Amino acid sequence: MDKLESFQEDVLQGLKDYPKRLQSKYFYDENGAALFQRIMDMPAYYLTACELEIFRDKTTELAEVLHVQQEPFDLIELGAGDAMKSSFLLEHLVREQVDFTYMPVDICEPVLLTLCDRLQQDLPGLEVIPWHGENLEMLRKATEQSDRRKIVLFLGSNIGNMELDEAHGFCRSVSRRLKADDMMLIGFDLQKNPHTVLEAYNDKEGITGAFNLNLLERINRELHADFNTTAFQHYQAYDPIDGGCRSYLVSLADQKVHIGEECIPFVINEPIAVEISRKYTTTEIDRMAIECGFAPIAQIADSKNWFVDAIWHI
Ligand code: AVJ
Repeated sequence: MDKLESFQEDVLQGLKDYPKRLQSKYFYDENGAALFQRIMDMPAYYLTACELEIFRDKTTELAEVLHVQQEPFDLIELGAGDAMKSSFLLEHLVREQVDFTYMPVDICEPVLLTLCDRLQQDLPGLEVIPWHGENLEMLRKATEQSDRRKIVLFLGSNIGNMELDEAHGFCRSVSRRLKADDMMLIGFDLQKNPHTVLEAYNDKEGITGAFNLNLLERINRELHADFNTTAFQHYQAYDPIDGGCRSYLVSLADQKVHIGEECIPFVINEPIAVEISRKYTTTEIDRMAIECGFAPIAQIADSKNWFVDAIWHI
């Protein structure tokens, strides 16, 4: 099955289910990636600034905990995006003449190409092998390609976009691919004042709303659908008990949407569950490491204690 077919299958399966749902991994076509860049520029979206601070101010500590003197290794970054945060580490490693290869993985090809161009400009000494595709599939290819030690980065609270059981399954799959001395670094957004969390995903400018609605536009563009995007509204909710910050697209009318040959009915106020951005406690993070076959080594936090990069080994 090619990429377009599995996109179509996932969309139809999710919209025929009750309650209706769509997968947030499909946000990131070229438009979606550009909207996500705009989200990261919003002051209320604190996540990027927090993790950037960790990588900028605690670079040496990160390098030490990751045992970068144990050369050579492949540094695999899942969902690399623009790699702004990891660039601080890359720069440090190049300066220290560490023997390693940087392997960014991303599902958006234009994003990956832009990143490779920038790195060639900014860090000409860096060896880069890009992998275009899904995280776990590309990790499999990278681990099958060589026996070199692997350090896997999964930054930006991307893990937050998975339900708890999915996140466990994902970390389990990563740990099964890795061997002794390999490491994993995951960025987790922590539970904090619920207003702070909600405001990061509920901006009045409507950028997050446009980011969610772009998924319907993408379905229109790629799957020959006829969503009227003005008849859907973004709704965000945060539950401080389970740590789930969830986005929905709510139908503003009784309406029918056609996707190819299929017809999907909506009643007024019916929600489509779209994204979860889960917030963790530090205890949950260590527990997750152990349950998934890792041993937790360290959690490195920003100065506000809003975000941690957790480092695990096998
Ligand atoms: C892709 C995980 C960094 O969940 O915080 C931002 C995506 N969604 N605003 C997140 C997102 C709405 C984001 N990450």
